Amino acid sequence: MYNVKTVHQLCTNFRVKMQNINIKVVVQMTGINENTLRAWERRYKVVVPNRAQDGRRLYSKKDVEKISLLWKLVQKGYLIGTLATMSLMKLKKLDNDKLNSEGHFDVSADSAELPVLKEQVHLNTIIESLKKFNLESIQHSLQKARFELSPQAIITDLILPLLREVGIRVSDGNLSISQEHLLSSLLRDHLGNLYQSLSPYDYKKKLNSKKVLLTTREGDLHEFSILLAAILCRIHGFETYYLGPNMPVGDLAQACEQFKIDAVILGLANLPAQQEFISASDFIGELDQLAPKKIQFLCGGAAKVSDTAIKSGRKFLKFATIRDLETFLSNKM
Ligand code: B12
Repeated sequence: MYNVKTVHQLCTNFRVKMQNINIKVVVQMTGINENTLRAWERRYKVVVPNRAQDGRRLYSKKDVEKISLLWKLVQKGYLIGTLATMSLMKLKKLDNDKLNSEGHFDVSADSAELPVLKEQVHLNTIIESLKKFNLESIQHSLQKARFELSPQAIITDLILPLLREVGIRVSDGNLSISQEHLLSSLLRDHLGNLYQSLSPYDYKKKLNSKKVLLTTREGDLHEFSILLAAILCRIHGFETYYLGPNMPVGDLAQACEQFKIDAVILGLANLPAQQEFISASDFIGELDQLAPKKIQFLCGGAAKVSDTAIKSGRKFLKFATIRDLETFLSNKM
């Protein structure tokens, strides 16, 4: 594998232009294998190469630099799921860090300056422990993370990459369904505790009058998105009504009225049709008919919602990421 600093030199050596480098050359320059690179692009969009007229991928020098760094860091023990969203600068910083004698990143030396390493260590430990069904070690890591990291960092830098990584490993057959369920159940408890510990009364000064209810549609058991969103709502001083997942639409509309809710946050996972109790569009459409008109709908998740689902003209926003929702919440909606 080549040093990133030498990418410029390599372009010269390989007699390629700094733009429009083809995939075979990228493979030679960085040492990555072609299938892995394609998978990373598909799953994580680590780079989005230009395309030649015949559809061939054409990489820029910057792409090659990023790929080279990612490949190097993955070989050092980092998980691609965590690295994928990092800037080039952050990747370079990580590249300069050292492994300790046990092959783990040394977080003690420079912990204040390198908080990102802590999340990485916890993430690696949790995945490794899950492989061995070592529940105690997972619990320990989660508890330690709670002391070391802010709730926001726990969400964005530990839990989200962890769930992504677990999902990929389950679909690749590297983790079993029982391991996925096991981890889900532990995470559910930890995040539930974290949510409860953020009592709105601790945030009295920040508390604004907006009331937010969180749930998923009937039949959808994916609750992490709304649990994470509920934690963020509390951090930003909203009064939260966390109903958990799997809500029938009629009862949800009733709860909105009863608690005088200002906004509903809905997680809309993309379920296979045969597993769906009701489609996301139908659910939103029915809720639109039943819920008081002043209530905003704030949604996220991979399920498609038809543009015509909302007929009342109410405010309906769909967020691509939890982080986007947080930005919205931090502006007090
Ligand atoms: C944990 C999990 C489960 C757990 C849920 C436990 C629980 N208490 O929540 C269990 C084991 C129960 C489960 C069951 C199933 N699951 Co599942 N599950 C997952 C997993 C690993 C994580 C999902 C998650 O919570 N992520 C956390 C959220 C926040 O992150 P995210 O999904 O990446 O969402 C991003 C954006 O979409 C957005 N976002 C998403 N939701 C929201 C909501 C809001 C409000 C906002 C603002 C943003 C937002 O923000 C995130 C980025 O910041 C994913 C795999 C994966 N890689 O995602 C599969 C996955 C979601 N499951 C899947 C499937 C198919 C199922 C099952 C049908 C499996 C089966 N054959 O039985 C069942 C369905 C059960 C049901 N009826 O709901 C598929 C969905 C496939 C698809 N069409 O996209 C996935 C993607 C796995 C896969 N690759 O096949 N699952």
